[in-house]
Amino acid sequence: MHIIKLGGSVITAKGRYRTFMQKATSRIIEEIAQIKDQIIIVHGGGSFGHILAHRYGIPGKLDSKKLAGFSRIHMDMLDLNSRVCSIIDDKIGPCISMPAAVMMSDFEEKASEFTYRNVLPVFFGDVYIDGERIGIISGDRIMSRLAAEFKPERAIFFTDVDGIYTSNPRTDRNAKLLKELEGDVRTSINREDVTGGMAGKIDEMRKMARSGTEVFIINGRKPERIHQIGKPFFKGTVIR
Ligand code: IP8
Repeated sequence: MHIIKLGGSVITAKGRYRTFMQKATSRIIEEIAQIKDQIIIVHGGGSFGHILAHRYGIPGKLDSKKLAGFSRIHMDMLDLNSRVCSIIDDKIGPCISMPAAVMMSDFEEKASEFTYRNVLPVFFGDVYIDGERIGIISGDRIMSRLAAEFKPERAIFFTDVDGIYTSNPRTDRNAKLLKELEGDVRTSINREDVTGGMAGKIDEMRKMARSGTEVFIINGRKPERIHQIGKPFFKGTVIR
């Protein structure tokens, strides 16, 4: 099995509220369509999730303002998910939207009911209610839970850069792309979004690698690189 995450920074314009990148998303899904293996797809929130989450102070303690935010963010995420699903349906085949908000405790089990029938589950980072708190489960955390359950051969993350760097490549010209990340290599990491930015991402990826899944980070604007995996000229980062 392959589990694949489409980063919110690739499928949306991250700074512009609810702006979907239709072409970029289609290009990635066309490459994924060539994989002859069982697949689960997860996508991030980008400007459909993070902008309102900041505005409403989510995650945080449940109150009436946050409940209003919860509802709006979930609707925006459903909208983004339905746009992604319609491309998947067109280019790959039957798929099903998997909102974590309504099945936090057993979404792994629900996913297997669909993969069994060759229906591709499509998860997304989502808001949820937990007692007196409103939380956010990131697409990365969903990837990590799915990996623990399904033990996929590969987990692939499409992001808006070539892979993991020694520091932030947007602000540091000396940032170097790490071809491989093993053990506890430290990178200078940023926490720019509500689910932990790069730091949160690397934590979840390491968990997956520890349990035997090979993890790859690939530039979503060059999605054809997915077919270079395992070749010496592969451009991206591998976490083992
Ligand atoms: O973009 C967060 O998912 P992520 C989704 O994978 C929301 O971190 C609702 C902000």
